[in-house]
Amino acid sequence: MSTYPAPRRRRTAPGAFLVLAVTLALTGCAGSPGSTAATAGASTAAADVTITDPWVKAADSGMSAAFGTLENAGTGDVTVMSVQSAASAIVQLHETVANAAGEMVMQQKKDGLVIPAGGSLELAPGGNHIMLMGLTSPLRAGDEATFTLTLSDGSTVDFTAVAKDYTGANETYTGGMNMETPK
Ligand SMILES: [Cu+2]
Repeated sequence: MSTYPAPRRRRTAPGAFLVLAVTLALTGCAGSPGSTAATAGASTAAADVTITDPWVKAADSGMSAAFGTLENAGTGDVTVMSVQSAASAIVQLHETVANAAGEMVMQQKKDGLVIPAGGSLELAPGGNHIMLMGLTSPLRAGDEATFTLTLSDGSTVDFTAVAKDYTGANETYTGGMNMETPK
């Protein structure tokens, strides 16, 4: 009788499902500010926004403010989110409101200032303004200061304001931020 070796049934490893448990550490991809990608094909908010008669209050040091009329030719509201200028260590968007005692005080508008669609937003003494806290050098009448507005879609508008002597716009600041020692 022939004896065949008993068929050895090799057991192939079943399936070998290699489940790769890949733990993806979610690296903070919350989008870095200032790198907002422009929407392809769409015009930016900046294309619709202009400023007329920009000026800045002349001052030797400390605080000043910039004014002008912002216009929005677009069909959607545009919010000015922030302002930058080499003329001042801190630049903020301010509004002027009456406090509980009835005094006019100014405070930061942290959510920005809205320029309505097809309309305008006036920046004027006693009202909304661009606040400069910590002038980097004296602003004398006739000097120019350049500003960059950052709009809600991340686009920017540059403008140059001429310094004028002006005795108003001395509202008390009650923003709650330390403005004594701007860095
Ligand atoms: Cu102010």
